[in-house]
Amino acid sequence: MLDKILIANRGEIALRILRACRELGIKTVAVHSDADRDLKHVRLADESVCIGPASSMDSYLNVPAVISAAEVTDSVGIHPGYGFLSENADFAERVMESGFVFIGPRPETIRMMGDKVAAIKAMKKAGVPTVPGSDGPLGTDDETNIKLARGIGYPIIIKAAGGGGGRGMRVVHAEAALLNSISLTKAEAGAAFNNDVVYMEKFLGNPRHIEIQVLSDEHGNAIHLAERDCSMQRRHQKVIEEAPAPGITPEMREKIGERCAQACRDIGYRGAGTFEFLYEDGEFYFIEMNTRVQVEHPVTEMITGVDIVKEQLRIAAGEPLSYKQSDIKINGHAMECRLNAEDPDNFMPSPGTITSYHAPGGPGVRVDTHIYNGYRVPPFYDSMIGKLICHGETRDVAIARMLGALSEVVIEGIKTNIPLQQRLFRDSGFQAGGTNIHYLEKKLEQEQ
Ligand code: MV4
Repeated sequence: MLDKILIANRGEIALRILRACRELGIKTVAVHSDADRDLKHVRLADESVCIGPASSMDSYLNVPAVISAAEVTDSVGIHPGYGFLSENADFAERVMESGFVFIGPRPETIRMMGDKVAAIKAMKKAGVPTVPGSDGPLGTDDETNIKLARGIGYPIIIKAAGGGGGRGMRVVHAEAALLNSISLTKAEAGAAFNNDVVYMEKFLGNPRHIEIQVLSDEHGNAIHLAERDCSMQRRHQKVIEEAPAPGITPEMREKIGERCAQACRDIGYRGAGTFEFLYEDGEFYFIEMNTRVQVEHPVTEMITGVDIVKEQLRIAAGEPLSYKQSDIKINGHAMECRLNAEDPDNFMPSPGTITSYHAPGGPGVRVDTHIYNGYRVPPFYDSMIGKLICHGETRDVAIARMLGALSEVVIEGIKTNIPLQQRLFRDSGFQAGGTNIHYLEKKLEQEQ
């Protein structure tokens, strides 16, 4: 096993990685910005290094600073967590060239998945169902593009190859707007991603966002850990995630899950990964792949019993997966509720000192957070301060436990989205299950 790893992240995920290392007997190095000296995982780590000022650009995104910290501490590997440098292929390459283990896929894989056109092409070739579309970059010939869109049928969506996560896309409802929309999306993509390649897909009007978790080792083994439903979102920020997804049968799960696992074997994928799908009228359509551990990984852990971060570390150490597909059984249902330091009425960030914190508890309740009494939420980073994860033998039990946990938790001194989360877990549409990606934004509009 790896002797010592550097955790190139902050907040709850840094603490989550530290706990996995502790279980595996791996020593830990925390790196932090000037604003993050008091983070919980910094206190718990075997060593810590300040890598720069508060601004992420100068600290958590500062590649030479992170690599130097690994060098001075004799770290063996680097875990990037999520966000920051986690899906930066150049970083992964620099980590390897400097002689460290990157805890994630090979740089070429990260680069391929960062290019959405290349990712879709590879996955389609591997037998993963994709959205009907251009199957490649759009060229400059107007007539060809008009014919392509007619063939797909309106509405269509133009997406930037360098985009993803909701950035760089434009819906086109009729031919009259097509050519202008292509030009605009191309220009914006060139400016935003330094890559003006765009592609076309059929626009799905009311899909759900369902994603498949995979694990793949360096010995040709790949398994799937079922799916998560992440449809409850606002402005591409997930608010609630759950596993399994309501209405997905064991047969559907086995079919799509095995397609994803086989795609991992085909491309020699290494590590944990997430296949993102749109799901509409009983069909899955691949849109993107994430090559990092995700915020919502705990719901999968709760229903499968697999520790995804420990598996990431084992895979990075060159060990085979601890599980075969037949070992994976779904047990009950899990919900994750993101807790954000924000005004529940207008979603504005609400940094400041937490004057009082009491964690919820009880059967099936998991709390992934770095906050404590007196912790100061800095204004420089993402507003997520933790996650409540509730498991139960059924979806209804998981929801009941979440409502209990939300009523128990006390966070004073800052505003949080707890009131919004309580409204959502009490919402009859959400309780029924299977709501689509537009549900939350529509509900918030109606509440206005
Ligand atoms: C789509 C789509 C409808 N049709 N693609 C947004 C984020 C990026 N990952 C892909 N996205 C979408 N792609 C086709 N062909 C609708 C979305 C979309 C969305 C997807 C997942 C979760 C939330 C979303 C919110 C708005 C739009």
